[in-house]
Amino acid sequence: MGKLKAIIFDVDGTLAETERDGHRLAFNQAFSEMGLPWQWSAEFYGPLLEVSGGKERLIAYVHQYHPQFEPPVELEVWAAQLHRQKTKYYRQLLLEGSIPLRPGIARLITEARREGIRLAIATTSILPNVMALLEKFFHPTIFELIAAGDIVPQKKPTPDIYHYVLEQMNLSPRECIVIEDSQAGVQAATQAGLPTLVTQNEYTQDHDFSGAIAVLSDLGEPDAPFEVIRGELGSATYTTLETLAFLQKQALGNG
Ligand code: XBP
Ligand code: MG
Repeated sequence: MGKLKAIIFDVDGTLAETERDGHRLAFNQAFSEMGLPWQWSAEFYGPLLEVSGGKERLIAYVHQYHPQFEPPVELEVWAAQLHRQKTKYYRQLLLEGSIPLRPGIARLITEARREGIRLAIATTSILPNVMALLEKFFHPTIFELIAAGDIVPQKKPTPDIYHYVLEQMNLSPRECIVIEDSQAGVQAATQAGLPTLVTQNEYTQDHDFSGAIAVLSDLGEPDAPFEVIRGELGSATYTTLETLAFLQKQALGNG
C-alpha cells in the first residue's frame, strides 16, 4: 500500500481560473438580469470566496451587505432561482472559450492517463458547471468519478466530498494525492487524511496551507517552471507523476 493510484482534482481555481473570470462575471450578469444594482469587482469577490458554494455565497453576501433586501419569495428559494440564471451565464462564458486551463493541467492529466492512474474530481461547484468545463477540455469519461456540489450534505472545508470519493472509488487516502488551490480545499482533503499539493492563485495566495505537503505557484511546464512557495520538490521544475509520487512519499513518511 502507498503506491500512487489516483489523483483527485479540485476544480475552481485549480483546473482553471474560473472564479474571477467565470463565476463572478456570471453572478454579475444574473444580478443585471434580475434588475439588481449589485456588481462584484474582481477585488471585492476575493473575501466572498470564504463561503464555498455559489448559492451559499450569495446568501451570505445578502445577509452581510443587504440585510434589508426583501426578495419576492423566501431567500433560499430566490437564491436558487438567481443561481440557476447564473449557471446559464457561467456555461456560456466557458463555451465562449475565455477561460483556459491552468499551466500543467492538461499535460499532467495526459501523463496520468497513459500510466493508468485513476482520476477523480472533488468540487463544491454544482455538476452542470463542472461538466461545462470538463466537456470543453477533456472527454469527461476520463474522470472515473465526478463528485460535485450538493452530492454531500456539507461543502468544503468539511471533508465530506473527499470521504465520498474515497468510498466510491474504494481507495485508501495513502494511495492518492489531491491538488487544491484554497485553504477550505486543503482543510477538507487533509481532514480526510489525503496528501495535498497546493497550486495557489491570486485569490488564495494569503491562505493558510499549513496542512499541505507543498505549495506551488502552479503545476509548471517544461518551458515555464513553477515557483516553489513551500516544500521539497528535489530538482523538479514542473510537476510530473514522478513529482507527485515523490511528494506523496514524503507525506506518508510524515504521516
Ligand atoms: C469553488 C466554489 C464554488 C464556485 C461556484 O469550488 O466554492 O462555489 O465558486 O460554484 P471548488 P457553483 O474550488 O471546490 O471547485 O455556483 O456551481 O456552486
Ligand atoms: Mg478551488
